[in-house]
Amino acid sequence: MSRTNEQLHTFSSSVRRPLAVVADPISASGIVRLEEVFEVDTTAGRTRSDLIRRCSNADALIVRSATPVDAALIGASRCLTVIGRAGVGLDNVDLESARRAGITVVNTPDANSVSAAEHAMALLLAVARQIPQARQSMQEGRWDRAAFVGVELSGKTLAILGLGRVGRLVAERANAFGMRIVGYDPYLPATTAVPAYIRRVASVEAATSQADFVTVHMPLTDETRNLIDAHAIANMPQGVRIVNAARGGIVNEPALLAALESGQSAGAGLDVFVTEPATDRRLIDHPRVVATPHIGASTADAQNRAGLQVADAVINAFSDRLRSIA
Ligand code: 9EZ
Repeated sequence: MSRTNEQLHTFSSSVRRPLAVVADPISASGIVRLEEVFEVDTTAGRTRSDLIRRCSNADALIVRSATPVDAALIGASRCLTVIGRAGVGLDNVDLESARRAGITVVNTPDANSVSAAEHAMALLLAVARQIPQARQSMQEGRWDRAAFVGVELSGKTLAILGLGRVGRLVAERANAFGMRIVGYDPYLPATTAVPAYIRRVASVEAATSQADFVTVHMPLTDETRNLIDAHAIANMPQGVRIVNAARGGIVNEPALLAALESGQSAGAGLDVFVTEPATDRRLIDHPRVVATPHIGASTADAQNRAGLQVADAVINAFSDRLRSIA
């Protein structure tokens, strides 16, 4: 047993077992891991008042994306030292309130990366060959081979905007498909080595001006909102195919719709939307759009990994806090 667990065990048995409230479903493997250290309450979160009551004496709180961890919940939690979010981003956690309360916030930034990259590849292929549209036409009784003449990925240029973990996994996979890859990321230092099959360029425009396909892989920030707008799409070659499996709003929805209508864009693959659940039907119903309901991270593998990683991160953060008060 690790030194950390011995310390925690001593603490738990001599005083009380610390309490972890798990407010959203995480993998069973993650619960088992948490139970090595905590008494785990997985029954909370059915109602807001019940959650607040159960969190009042919790040492750790674990959520996915469903539970808003806001100022009221944090304020009512008198023992909380760690908040764990199973997944990427912390959109549902009030970080400022957590900081003021001295709570450590952890997440699992790389648990979903392979699933996200594979979903981007799935959308690239689905858009290139119109697989969902062809499937629908067959289900409606047709055998319309002429309507579904696609394009190959091999030999085509893929612009990857954002060369973080997911962008680089997409590059690796697209390279295996024989694509020519142009990458842009202003946050990746120029001195950071990337594989030779990625040709790094210095602007969005330089990456997309020759692109047959464009895929975005970055967080949504004030800078990346509407990164792909009417101007950016107008600077792409006619017939460009665009994939967004990252965050809704990086690709401007009215601009994409207009580009699809005009033929400037030959197709789009979208897993994310400005408003989710998506309400605006115009993109979803467009014949050249392949839309999925934000399922990029929705694999058994990614969910298992996120559950295990959030448990590990919470245990590590909690043991650090114990050490700091010892
Ligand atoms: C912005 C980005 C990538 C990017 C990457 C990251 C916050 N952020 N923004 C514009 N990590 C490509 C184009």
